[in-house]
Amino acid sequence: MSFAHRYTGLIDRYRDFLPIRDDTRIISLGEGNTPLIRLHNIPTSLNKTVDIYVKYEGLNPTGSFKDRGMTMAITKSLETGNQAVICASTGNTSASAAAYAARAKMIAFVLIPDGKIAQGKLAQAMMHGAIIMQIQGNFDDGMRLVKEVADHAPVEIVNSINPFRLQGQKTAAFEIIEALGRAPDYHCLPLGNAGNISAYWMGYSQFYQEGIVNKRPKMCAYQASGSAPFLRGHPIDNPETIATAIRIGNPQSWDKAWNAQRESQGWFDEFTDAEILATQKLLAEQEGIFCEPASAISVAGALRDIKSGKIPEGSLITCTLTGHGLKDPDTAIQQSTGPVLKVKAELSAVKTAILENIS
Ligand code: AN7
Repeated sequence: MSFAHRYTGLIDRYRDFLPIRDDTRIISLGEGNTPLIRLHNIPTSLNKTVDIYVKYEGLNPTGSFKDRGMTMAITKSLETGNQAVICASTGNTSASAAAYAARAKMIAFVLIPDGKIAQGKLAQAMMHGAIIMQIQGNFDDGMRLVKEVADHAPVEIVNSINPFRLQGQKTAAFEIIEALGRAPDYHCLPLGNAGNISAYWMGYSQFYQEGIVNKRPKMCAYQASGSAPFLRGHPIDNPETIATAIRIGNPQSWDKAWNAQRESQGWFDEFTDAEILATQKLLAEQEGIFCEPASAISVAGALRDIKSGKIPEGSLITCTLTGHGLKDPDTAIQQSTGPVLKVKAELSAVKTAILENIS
């Protein structure tokens, strides 16, 4: 009997639920199968009986949830015979596209807003050999250009308007249902270009329609106040936020996201940059979980809505932590107040420093 078991990525795992042929060559880096971690210290301090789990998508191969969609998009693009893909990105999509294109020996063109993407993401796109165009504009400008140029050049778009992206991303909902043995009552996540909320709703709905679960969660999605078109009710021109991943004013999956909110009877809300950073730090300090700023907004939302009673006691809540904290070391270091002590390289100095910091 063989005890060997190698996880080979989400397309293999969820083949029956994905538009994939048996003989398709799969481009995978082992994405998916990310941990669903139960929060301990934060709920205890809330004094409310709630179960909060975080889906730690930062543990995907390139450090964000984008890999779920990208394994599908690149697999299907290669199958069609394409040589090159293109995306606009606030950073994570470009990192993921670059990596999966490298694996498929395809060319990735990425349009990123000049100076407005986190260093880790830029490093990834560069290392994987993407052809990087830093545009003097924001994500929305890049997205418009990508859609225009795809009509004039032999490149396939791998942004989430590519339908295979959402197919891959819906598997996160499958994994959550399998981990819990049920659907959560509330699912909280960040809202940017709105692909992910649409994908989760697809995934939850598919398992619901298959009769695997008998309910679906309310979808609760949160935006940064300076980049909150869903809260304003219309696209906005100059989105701003320190959470550069969700610095998006003209979301592409606008209708799908509203549909998920309406059908699930969930809601949208917004947070200031200061609140986002405070929650990022809270997760790191209280739970040992380091996510990027945009990701923390899901937990900020859950906590506020639990405190207000909008999410009632007894609820089971899942939050997607969309990207790893290491993506954006600059923001992390800038907001850290923690002590970095300057200590002489001597036993007595190190001992003194320890004793002064143990209460
Ligand atoms: C960490 O990489 O749009 O609402 O170009 O990187 O599905 O757009 C990133 C989005 C949340 C928002 N959290 O998800 C891109 C890009 C992180 C992200 C979102 C993004 P969507």
